[in-house]
Amino acid sequence: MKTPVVIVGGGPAGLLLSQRLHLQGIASVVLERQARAHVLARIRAGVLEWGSVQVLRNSDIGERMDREGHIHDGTDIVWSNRHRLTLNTRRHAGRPMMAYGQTNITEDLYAARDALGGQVIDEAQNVALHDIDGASPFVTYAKDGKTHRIDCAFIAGCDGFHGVSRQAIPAAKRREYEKVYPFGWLGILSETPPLPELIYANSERGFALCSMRNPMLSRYYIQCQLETNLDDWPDHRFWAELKARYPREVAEAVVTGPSIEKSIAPLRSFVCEPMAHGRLFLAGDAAHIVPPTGAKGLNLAISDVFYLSRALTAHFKQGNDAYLSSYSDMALRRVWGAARFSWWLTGLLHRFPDQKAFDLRAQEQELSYLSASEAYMKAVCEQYAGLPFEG
Ligand code: FAS
Ligand code: PHB
Repeated sequence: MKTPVVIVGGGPAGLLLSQRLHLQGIASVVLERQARAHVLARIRAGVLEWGSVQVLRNSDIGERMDREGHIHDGTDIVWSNRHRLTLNTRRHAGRPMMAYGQTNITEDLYAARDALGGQVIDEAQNVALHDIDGASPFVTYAKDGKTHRIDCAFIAGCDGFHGVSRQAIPAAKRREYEKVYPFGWLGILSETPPLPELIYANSERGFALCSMRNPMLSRYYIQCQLETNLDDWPDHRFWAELKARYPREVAEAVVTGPSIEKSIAPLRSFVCEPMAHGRLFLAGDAAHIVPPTGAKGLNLAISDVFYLSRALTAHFKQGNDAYLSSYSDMALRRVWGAARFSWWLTGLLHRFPDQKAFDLRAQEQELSYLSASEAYMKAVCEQYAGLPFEG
């Protein structure tokens, strides 16, 4: 088989890249290790920057998002069990946010790929990248007991943190930056009405977040120990702990119910430089991981794909490789902006095992200053809303 672009990984990054190339008349093949049902069962991100909303709309997958998504101007932070501020991104950054789950986006992407006849090969095993330094790279994979080969002009590594693509860049050429946090997020989904807005909590018991998916589907998180066992967290214990981390008026507004999903996500900051090597280009979690505190993971995957689809289109349609040559540096400027912001917000809202009384008072002071300072609030909101894409 021969195709212009082989895309490794059928999560949001890979599927969106395939969709955007197809709309430009550029064929690709997506190789996904898991079955489609497995990919669609993942419960992950929930908040989109306005830039991401516009990319999804101009990728022809915005219709359901616009129908079911929840546009909101503000996201609140409560702290010391009594103070509350609003990150009003429409007021301070000129753009709202959209609550729309990654699971829905992945469903919409698969539906769009099917509608256009896109090639997504599921359950592709032992994917291996070959000759990425040359002009004729190719990818091999196993399926149905046979080994297959796809010759291509470019390979997009969209296979997430545990994929094979990043490892295909020679270790001597890779610079990896990592920070592992000493806690995780215990998250649940419940078929209950969410609070009207997202509310982060910095409480003496630890971080918490009240979020949403739709008018009858809510997403909640509490900071937990890394070695937490889900069996130790029956629903009643989760709800009691979540409520204990919010002021009374918020806790009393939370509608509880049986969880339909419960999972623990470890928190990590990771950036790989460069994001390109020869004919291989990385996008999404294959190149970087951010703690979910700033709701940046999925949004970075989307901005990487915006840059990479523009670069590949310029190559194939105008013979212009300027965007391909600048892809890694351009994508990394936005990645580092989001990685730093996510690291900073994680430090502001969580309890760390080695924190002393001074550290806690400094957290309170910073939240009070953010609440009082128009200038600081504007700086934080423009980062939470998502920095603009580069031309
Ligand atoms: P993905 O990991 O989504 O997709 C990569 C795909 O490649 C997967 O389908 C995988 O099966 C496939 N793959 C892997 N290895 C392969 C191989 N060798 N061959 C072929 N295919 C292979 N972000 C937020 O903004 N907010 C959140 O609350 C949030 N919560 C998260 C919770 C968890 C548990 C995790 C893991 C991530 C979370 N994220 C969150 C970040 C997440 O949303 C990612 O940013 C997003 O999935 C990135 O999409 P992709 O880059 O496509 O990577
Ligand atoms: C979510 O709804 O899953 C969500 C929202 C905001 C975050 C992280 C996760 O910062």
